[in-house]
Amino acid sequence: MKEAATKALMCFDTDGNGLDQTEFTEALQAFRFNRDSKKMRDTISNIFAKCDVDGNGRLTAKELTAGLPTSVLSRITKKLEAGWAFDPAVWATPSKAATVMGNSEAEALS
Ligand SMILES: [Ca+2]
Repeated sequence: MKEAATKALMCFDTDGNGLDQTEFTEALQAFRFNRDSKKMRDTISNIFAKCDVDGNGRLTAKELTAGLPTSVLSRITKKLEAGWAFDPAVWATPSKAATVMGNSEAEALS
């Protein structure tokens, strides 16, 4: 089930270069980890730092698989077993997509 949980988290890597901390936070929010408290944000930061073993600010599937705490894994696994599925319409981030797509699109149109 580790692979399934990792795969679900990697769905949030919307720009395809590894999960950065914003995407990681969004991913965990989708699994209802965030109660919008400072403590929870600190926890997410700590997990991120722990997983990011090469310290490049992005998590690969491999880093996630190796570094995710069991408590997080089991929570995600339970959600997946209950039918949670990644829905781009809900979880995609238009603002980020616009940042990534903006320049090339503008060039294509001009
Ligand atoms: Ca990394």
